[in-house]
Amino acid sequence: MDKKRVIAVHDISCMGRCSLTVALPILSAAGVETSVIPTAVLSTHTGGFEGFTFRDLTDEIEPVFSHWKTLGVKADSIYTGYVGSHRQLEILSRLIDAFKEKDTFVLVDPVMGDAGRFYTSIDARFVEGMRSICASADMIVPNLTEACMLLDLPYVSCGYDESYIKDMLKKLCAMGPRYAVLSGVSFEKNTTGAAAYDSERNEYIYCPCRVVEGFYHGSGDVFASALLGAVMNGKEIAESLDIAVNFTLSCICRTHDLGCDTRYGLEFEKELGKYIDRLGI
Ligand code: PXL
Repeated sequence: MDKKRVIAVHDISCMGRCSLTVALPILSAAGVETSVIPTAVLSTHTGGFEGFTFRDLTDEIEPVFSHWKTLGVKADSIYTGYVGSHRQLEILSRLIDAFKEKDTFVLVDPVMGDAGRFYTSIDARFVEGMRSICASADMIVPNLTEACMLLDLPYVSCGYDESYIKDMLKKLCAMGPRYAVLSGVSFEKNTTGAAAYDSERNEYIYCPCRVVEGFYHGSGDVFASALLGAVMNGKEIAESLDIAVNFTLSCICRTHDLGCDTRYGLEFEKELGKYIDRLGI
């Protein structure tokens, strides 16, 4: 039986598709049972709406997963995203220790910022804590901004070359994970993409796609969730990357072509059919 279960630990931004409201539908579409632990409830995400509410759920996390432990629950994957506080990082570390077995795939999306800047409520001390969570991951999926934060490098938005990216990926893997996947990597004007490194096989992969004008909220969450869905379906990393990049691109294109307010997230729903077809399920 190849049924898979993921424990997804992210916030719920009630409006503005990102984090759990993206991870849950995409992983479900990938045929994966998704057990969720909300880290916080916000009226919207923190990127672009004034006056959002924020209810911290730190005190709920450990009771929830401790209950699951008493039920003998096993997880094929643990997937963490936006973390609402420094204390939550320590609790996440305990959650990973509690559920990680030999074949449990731990995916950490170190959500901290974009375009060279921290998201609201993230600071330098938080980065330190995020490094230790990344150390217990099998795969991490930072964007370029987050990778620079993790590696304590100045943010470079363009003008770098492939050896700079390969070096960065290797340093990210040296923090602990077998795989590092960097999104938003652009070596030429109209192309962007994701670059990955498998430290066990010493293998570098770059999956390019065209640039669509604009800034698209939640695209990192769509990408990471689609990537995990592919990995959970037994796809190799190169194919998983290709599936996730092209799914994200098609969601971005749809959002762009409809002229949507991009703060509300990607129009991913009507692209799920193609995603399922690519997974062959
Ligand atoms: O998409 C990343 C994300 C997740 N959760 C919250 C956010 C953001 C990015 O702004 O604010 C609450």
